[in-house]
Amino acid sequence: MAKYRSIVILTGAGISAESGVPTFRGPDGLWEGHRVEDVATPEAFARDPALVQQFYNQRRAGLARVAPNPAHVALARLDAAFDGELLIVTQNVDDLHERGGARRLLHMHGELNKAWCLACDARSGWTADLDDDSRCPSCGRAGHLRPDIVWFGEMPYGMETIEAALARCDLFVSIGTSGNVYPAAGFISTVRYHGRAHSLELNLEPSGGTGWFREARHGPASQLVPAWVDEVLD
Ligand code: BV8
Repeated sequence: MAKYRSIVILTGAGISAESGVPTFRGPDGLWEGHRVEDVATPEAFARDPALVQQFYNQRRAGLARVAPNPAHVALARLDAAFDGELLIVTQNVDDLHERGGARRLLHMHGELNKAWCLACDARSGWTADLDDDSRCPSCGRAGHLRPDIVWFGEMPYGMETIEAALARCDLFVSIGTSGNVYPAAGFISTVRYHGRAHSLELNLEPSGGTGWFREARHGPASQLVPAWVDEVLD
């Protein structure tokens, strides 16, 4: 592998699949369990807050039953050893990258383990269930906390940081994402627009955008990602 100075990695649900976290479009996909319009939009939350809170309470509680897999651990090894610029942008709302040891990490779609107070706008760590009685750790008011998750129709977090990193990088790697949801699915186009970076897709099967990548390897992340990290660090 050529020497790289600046790497951006995008991860999706596929990197957590082997940890037992359901993906969105697989046979056991979460969206299968619920229509996305029913649970992952501000309108759904306004219409039926209890259903939406329950959907996220179930997933937040599920984090205690899963653990990072070799793909998460390999990215943390890269993070610790790579002396160039690195940004891991994850679409995932689970905490497996952090628990695997990653540090240079950005959750563009928010996190299950955070709550957002609509009364005082504070974001707080939150690992318990959220409901109408939940009290904001900052302002103390109850009944104003929502999951700190970016829903459809809402602006993802960190877009300026991400766009700047995509413009500077000389390697863009997409891991475990189907390339269905924007703006994340458009990152490869941004990288190609700047015309400098090598691009690599590591996915179980070809994604919707696989043709945009200069290189693609298909198989389970727990095998592909550690092997790729070895190549970069050698
Ligand atoms: C915005 C948090 C504007 C919630 C999520 C029409 C056309 C284009 C775009 C749109 C459109 N209509 C609407 C839009 C915009 C919309 C969008 O893209 N919709 C899609 C459905 C068409 N996007 C938005 O609304 C975004 N916001 O546009 O804001 C704006 C502008 C100004 C001001 C304000 C607002 C916000 C989108 C964020 C939504 N929130 N997550 C939650 O988690 O509950 S999205 C959620 O779904 C995930 O975060 C992720 O992004 C996406 C799921 O995708 P993947 O991660 O790729 O998962 P998936 O299951 O699809 O695929 C898994 C892959 O892994 C597969 O390829 C599989 O092969 C692979 N795999 C499986 N196992 C393994 C594996 N790979 C390796 N190893 C394995 N073992």
